[in-house]
Amino acid sequence: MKIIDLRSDTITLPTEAMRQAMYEAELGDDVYQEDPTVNRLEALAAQMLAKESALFTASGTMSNLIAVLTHTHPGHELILGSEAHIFWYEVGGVSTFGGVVMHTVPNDQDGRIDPDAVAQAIRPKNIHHPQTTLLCLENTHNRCGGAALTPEYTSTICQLAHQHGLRVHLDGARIFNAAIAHNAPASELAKDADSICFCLSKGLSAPVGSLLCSTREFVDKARKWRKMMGGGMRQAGVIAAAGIVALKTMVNRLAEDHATARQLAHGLAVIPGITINPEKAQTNIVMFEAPASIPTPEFTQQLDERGVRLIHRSERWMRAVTHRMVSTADIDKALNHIELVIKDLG
Ligand code: TLP
Repeated sequence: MKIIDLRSDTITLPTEAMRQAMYEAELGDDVYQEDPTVNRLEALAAQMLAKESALFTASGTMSNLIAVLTHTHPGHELILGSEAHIFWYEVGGVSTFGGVVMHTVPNDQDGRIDPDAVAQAIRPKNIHHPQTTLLCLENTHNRCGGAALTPEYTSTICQLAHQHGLRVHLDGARIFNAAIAHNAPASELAKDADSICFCLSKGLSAPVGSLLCSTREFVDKARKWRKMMGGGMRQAGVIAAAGIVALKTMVNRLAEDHATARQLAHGLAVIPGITINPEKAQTNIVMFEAPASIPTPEFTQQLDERGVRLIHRSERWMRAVTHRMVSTADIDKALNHIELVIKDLG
């Protein structure tokens, strides 16, 4: 039985071209910045995001943590959306390692935070308050169903932050999905952020890694934080080689994942008992509400037994993510199984 794994795009395996590039990669010691393949990947990432420099890290979580530590000092406060990945899924690392307070303001369904709410959240100078120094954005927005922030919104909110003396970090784990959704270069979506990170190991299908991009000065400081975290990876060119293939050949095909996500969302919309607004499936993440009568853990377990994997985010909300390893035929099969499970359990 073929497993149709819609839990995440992180499950994608490297392509043959990536494996070949990994085998042939020219290597050196990256702590001395002597790995030519890592150097090429970092230069390519910086060029694609139109930033001066980039740093190769082990994961999106590590990039976000390094970015926050580089932008702040212990006792500072950062503002971020109430649904932000940094807030929900990164083990509170910025507070544990950086001593930084997380101040959430509500995200709307489209992954945005209201500029007025951000302005309100910035602490006035007062001996009792932590100092607000950073705003973190997320594009595409994971918990907001893969919503893609527009270049206009990003510019407006970054300008506001800058006017108040804040810096802006953009968690762009899936920034190329946002770029495809808006038919804009990723650099346009990142241009007003002081730093941006993106992941190679999601829809782009590389096995490992993330890139943190910013000014040369910022990246030099970030490199030191990476070393402190044990993230100096020596002959990392073995994995960077796959990342180069990902950036050169896998970006445009993300549009196929958006098409399968739309197919899934529209298919779910006609299954009795499911609540979804299919128009919200903007990129490769589909969020939907299970029937009230079926607890989501049971729903996912029954689907799992039928070879369809997805995750439940709460008692009602389910998430499915499309990627290179699920075809349009797989989506049809998954929809069929979902309908049957609802009939069985409903
Ligand atoms: N997200 C994962 C899980 O952690 C939930 C997923 O399956 O979607 N920022 C965003 C917006 C992310 O979605 C993720 C991963 C990360 C950062 C962290 O990346 P990694 O997994 O490389 O540490």
